[in-house]
Amino acid sequence: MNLPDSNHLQSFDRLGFALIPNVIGQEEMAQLIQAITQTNPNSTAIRQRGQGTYAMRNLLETVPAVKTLAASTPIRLLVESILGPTAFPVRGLLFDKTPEANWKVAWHQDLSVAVKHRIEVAGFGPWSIKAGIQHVQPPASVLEQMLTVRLHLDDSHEENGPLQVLPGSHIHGKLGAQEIEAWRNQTPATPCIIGQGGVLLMRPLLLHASSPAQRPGHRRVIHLEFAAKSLPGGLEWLATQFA
Ligand SMILES: O=C(O)CCC(=O)C(=O)O
Repeated sequence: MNLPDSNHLQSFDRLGFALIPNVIGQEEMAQLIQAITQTNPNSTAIRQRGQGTYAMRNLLETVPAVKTLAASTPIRLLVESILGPTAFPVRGLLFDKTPEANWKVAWHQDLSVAVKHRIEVAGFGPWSIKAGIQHVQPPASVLEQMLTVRLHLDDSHEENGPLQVLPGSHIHGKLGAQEIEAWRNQTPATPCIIGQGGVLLMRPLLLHASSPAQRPGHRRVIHLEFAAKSLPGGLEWLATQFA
């Protein structure tokens, strides 16, 4: 793995994302895929469309191998290079595209975080419940200090609906519909093309989207979010413990 150096970090700050190839080796990848595949499909954390599982929530809680991954040396090195040594994982998701679940997602920022309990705190809201877990939209200042690590369980290429990003769109706070439209018109989208075992680092406020795959097959991504600071007013991140 090529660890991000100061040039990488400067471009990460400016662009809001970085692609790091070959972070996790083949053997560990095979074990992770097995752990994901064996996860009980009756779990409420899993979303299905027809016969296809296309998303799993609460991955840090439901798949021990994912919790171990979040604490593994290669992931810690990447996370600490951006958030520092106090960083901890706060949410884990899986996204997949299959012939049965060949979905798309419109341009958006990731605005919600998972918390243990609902406590009204100024600047936090609206609230929602996803797979039984309390979620809330924190102020942009909280999201700006978070990092998303997306580990690719399959090669991500032009034809399997890769994530696309609008570079530089992460430093303007939460964007309204018109601002998102303006970004789309001004800024060419960058597809995040990377091989199995590679990582996309991104800020949650970076505008991102993806299209259905042209050649549907698995396109699995483990999506881990990290923070480095506690929340105000008694609010608690859902997951704050290392594996
Ligand atoms: O994996 C994708 O294509 C989209 C994921 C997504 O919507 C997200 O990360 O918020």
